[in-house]
Amino acid sequence: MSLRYALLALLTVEPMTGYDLSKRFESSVAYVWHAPDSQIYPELRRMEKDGLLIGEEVPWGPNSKKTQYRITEAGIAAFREWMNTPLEYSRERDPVHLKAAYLEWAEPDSARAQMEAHIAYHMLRRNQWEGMVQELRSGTSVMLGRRLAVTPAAEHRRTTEYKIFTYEGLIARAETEIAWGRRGLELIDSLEDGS
Ligand code: VNL
Repeated sequence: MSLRYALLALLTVEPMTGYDLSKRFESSVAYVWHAPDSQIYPELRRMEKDGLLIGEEVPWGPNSKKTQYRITEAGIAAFREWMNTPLEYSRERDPVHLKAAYLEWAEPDSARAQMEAHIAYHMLRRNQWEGMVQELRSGTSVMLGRRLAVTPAAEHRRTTEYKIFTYEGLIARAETEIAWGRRGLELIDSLEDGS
C-alpha cells in the first residue's frame, strides 16, 4: 500500500508519464521504498481507477501518444490523509537475524562469508545515502530542485530538511548493521577457531 503514496508524493510535483515516473522513482523514492516497474505500472492503473490520478493522452513525437498521469484533488487528499495517519508497526521478519540465531549450524567459512556480505551490502547503501545527503545539502539534487521549483520559498527549508533527516536515519541504521556484522565476524572467529 505504501507504493501508491510514494507515487502520489512524486506526482505532487508535476504530471508525468509512467516512464518518467519510473525514472524519477528510481533516483529518489526508491532509496527509501524500493519497487520494480512491474509493481509501479499496475499500481498507476489501480490509482487511476480509484480516482487518485487521471491519465491524459499527450502527444509523443509526430504521430504517437502517451499517457500522462496527473494527481487529482482526491489524490492530494488521500496523500495528506496518509501522512496524518500513524503507521501500524509489524513485528520483526528479518531473515538475517533469524539465521544469526542458528549460526552454530553453519560452516564457519560460510558464516564468515555471510557476515562479510551483510557488511558489504550495508556499506554500499550507506555510501549511496551519504551521496544523497550531500546532494540535498549542496542544492544539487535534481529531484529536490524540481520540487522546490513548485514550492513557495517559505517552505523550502522544511521540504529539504525532512529529506535529509530521512537519509540520516537510514545511514545510522546502516552503521549499526556494519558494526553488528563486524562483531559477528569477531564472534565467529572466537567461537569457531578452537581458541
Ligand atoms: C525527493 C527529492 C525525494 C530527493 C527524495 O527521496 C530525494 C522529492 C525520498 O522531492 O520527492 O532524495
